[in-house]
Amino acid sequence: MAQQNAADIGLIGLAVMGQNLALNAADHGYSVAVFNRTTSVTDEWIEKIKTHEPSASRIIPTHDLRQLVASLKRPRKVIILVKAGAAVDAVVKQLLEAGIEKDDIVVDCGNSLWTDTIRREKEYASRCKFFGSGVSGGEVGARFGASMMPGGDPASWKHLQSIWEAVAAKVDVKTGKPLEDYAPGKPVQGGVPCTTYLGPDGAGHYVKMIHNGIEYIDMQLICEAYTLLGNLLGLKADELAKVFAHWNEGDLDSYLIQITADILQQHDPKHKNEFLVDYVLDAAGQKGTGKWTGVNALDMGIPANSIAEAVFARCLSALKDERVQASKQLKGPQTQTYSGNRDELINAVRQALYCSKICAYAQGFQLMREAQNEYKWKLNFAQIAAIWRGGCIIRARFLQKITDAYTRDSELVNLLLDPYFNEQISKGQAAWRQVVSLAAVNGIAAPAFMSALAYYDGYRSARLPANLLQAQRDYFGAHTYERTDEPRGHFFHMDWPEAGRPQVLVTKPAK
Ligand code: 2AM
Repeated sequence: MAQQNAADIGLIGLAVMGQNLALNAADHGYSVAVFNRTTSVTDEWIEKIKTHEPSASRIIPTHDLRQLVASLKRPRKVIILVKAGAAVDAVVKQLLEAGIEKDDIVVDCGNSLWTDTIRREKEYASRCKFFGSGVSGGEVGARFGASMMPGGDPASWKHLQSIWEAVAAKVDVKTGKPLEDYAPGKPVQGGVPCTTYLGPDGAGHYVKMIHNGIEYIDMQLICEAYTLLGNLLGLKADELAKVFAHWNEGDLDSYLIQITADILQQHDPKHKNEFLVDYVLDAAGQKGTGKWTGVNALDMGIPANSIAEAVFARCLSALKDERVQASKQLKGPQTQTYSGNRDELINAVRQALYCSKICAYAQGFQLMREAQNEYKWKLNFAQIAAIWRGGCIIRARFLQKITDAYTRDSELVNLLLDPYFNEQISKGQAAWRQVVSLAAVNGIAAPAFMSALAYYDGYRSARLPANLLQAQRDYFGAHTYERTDEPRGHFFHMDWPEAGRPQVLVTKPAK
């Protein structure tokens, strides 16, 4: 039986993330009262961890929410880790019925849509402090240190901060590299925690969504490098594994490149002399956070085209049966094995990947810049990049460069304009263009490499063909145009059907 007012934290939802986060907190000395809707899940898990988890004694199982609420110290702090959407509201309402009070803090650590978090904070304000926190890092991150992205009432953050800093991943103070020497019951000591207060209401969940959008494009870029090298050089999975392992020693050093190298060298359990990756069906799934990022980019009118492209690439892959049919009817060029130097092409693809990655992150940070205006947040971009250095799926050496860029200039308009990133693209762009050309000439789909290049070339163009576009809009819809030789804000319309096509000044900005 749970003791009254004794537990430090409550945690609801014992799927894998919930179980691991509870053990993580317990490893740091917190007592955690847990609850799951299906109570057998709780009992079986408690039975399982009893024997081999050193901190199991600090996990307190409860079988109803009243019991859970009564067991907590005040102000009560309850983490919810249930399926995003209606389940979150259902659980909050049950918690309110079970005795949660006005000063108690209910933290949604799921992958919730940030606008839901904004709405929930308001909706429950008179009855509890509803708080949102993104968590990235998958099972291992939740267990041994995740990137934690909290947003909500700043006074509530004061009560959560030490817990969040404890369960967060840690990076080395000097190098920014993740400290990953951990084991059950033996969390990493010292280091900088990968968490920081991001802002009010939905800021945490928004930043988490952008993290996931970037994760989509990071993964897609790696997949395109894999397919280009595989097709143009005829490299087998184990040879590609070596390429990625080598890349992981340089600027591309990251969790995703590291796991790619590991995946590629994995033999298939059924066909011992072949590779697992060659038997994995090429139809991608998705859970929605990448899509939300794309939708948000469209809603705000921000060109995050590569992030959206990565979502569409998954959608296209999912049309497996249709593609198989189409492959029999739609012709393209025969892929030619690359006749030049193998190592030079590998290096060119590496540079194309790095340049595209810079553009993708530029888009993600541009989205956050716009969102902070829309939602009146004050996001600290140097810190956001810093808390992604460890724990989360996109953790990478590269993020230190982003922290450095925003430390040099917190008002930086676009990452591409930072001297370091500008120089990297200057160095890599000839190779990037070569790789994109090879993809086009050989009929290899490389949508992320291509859209990132189009973003770069569009962003650096003082003049785009939107002059013609505005004239077209004016022609069929009288949508007006501004002129290059008149002040901005003066809108003209040409009466296209009229003989002589007179031009009139339609509106001027108010003085
Ligand atoms: P369950 O084990 O009872 O299904 C991930 O789905 C987690 O969210 C699981 O712990 C699941 O509990 C929980 N969950 C999903 N929907 C829920 C709901 N409406 N109320 C409470 N918990 C829910």
